[in-house]
Amino acid sequence: MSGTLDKLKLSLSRTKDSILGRITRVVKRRRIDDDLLEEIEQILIEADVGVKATTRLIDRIRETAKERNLSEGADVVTLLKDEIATILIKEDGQLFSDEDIKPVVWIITGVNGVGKTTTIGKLATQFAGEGKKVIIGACDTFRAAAIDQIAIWAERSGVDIIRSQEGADPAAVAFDAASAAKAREADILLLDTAGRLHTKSNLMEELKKVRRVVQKAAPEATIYSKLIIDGNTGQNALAQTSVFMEAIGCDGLIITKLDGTAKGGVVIAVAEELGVQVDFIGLGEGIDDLQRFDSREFAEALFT
Ligand SMILES: Nc1nc2c(ncn2[C@@H]2O[C@H](COP(=O)(O)OP(=O)(O)OP(=O)(O)O)[C@@H](O)[C@H]2O)c(=O)[nH]1
Ligand SMILES: [Mg+2]
Repeated sequence: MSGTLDKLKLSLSRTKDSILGRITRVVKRRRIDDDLLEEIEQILIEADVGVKATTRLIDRIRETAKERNLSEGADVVTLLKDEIATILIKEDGQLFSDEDIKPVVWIITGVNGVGKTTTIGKLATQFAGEGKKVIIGACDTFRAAAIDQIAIWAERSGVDIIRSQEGADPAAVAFDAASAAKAREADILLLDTAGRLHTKSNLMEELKKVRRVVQKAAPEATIYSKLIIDGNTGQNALAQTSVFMEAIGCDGLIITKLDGTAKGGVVIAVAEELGVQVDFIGLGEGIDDLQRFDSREFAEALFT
């Protein structure tokens, strides 16, 4: 077994217990009937699998049990695994496309404290390790000490940083960073932005401005908006994604803090309800605790 799968299994063990663990215990010595299906439904909802995916799972279990004449509660577990895999396993999206024009810019967004800055540190390390020339733009000029925090990550990952003073216009920093990335022929520019509530429209406008000035400074550059969501947020993550998508688009999600949480079922909800690819998952606070999302491995880690 690969080390990454081992680590994923360990990180997801509480989520696994909150879904299959609980269900396995509930179905013991039971028959498949409406009462049992209702209890399973409740467990799935509590595990943040989401209403839509839960309804689909319960409907499919009911239909398949009938078709195949299954009556033992324990059969439900097998059916559930198959159906969750069907929802979860997709052709995983690409991070970069052949049509990308450098510097590729990732605007990293998300609500407060989800792990944007930490994730940028991890991404910078991975990309630099692949031989890419990475630049970080410190566009969170709002939160006290945010610039120092991202500067430490830049140093750790050995990449350049473009920064200004606390209180400066984040769009001005984005402009300088994009100009520098272009002039220095960087492969990728990672822009750290301030945490913002998706319900605050002026803050969402500010993000649009960041995007516009990047386009101005580096007109050819390919720009991606990447949204960070916290794996502990549950169903609110879906609402956050919709709002950010509408404001500046969302070309990919990074779901953080899946280590230790029992709420990793949100990844199933995301797969069922949002047409957005998951690029990475965060599995800890360390520099190496970021994995490319692999839907097959994720399903395997949940089930075995
Ligand atoms: N366990 C765990 N902690 C994480 C992960 N990613 C980030 N964190 C922690 O979450 C906290 C917030 O991380 P930040 O990177 O500062 O989050 P942010 O989104 O930049 O926060 P703001 O800029 O204030 O909005 C820190 O304590 C991180 O160490 C993860 O994948 N797992
Ligand atoms: Mg931050």
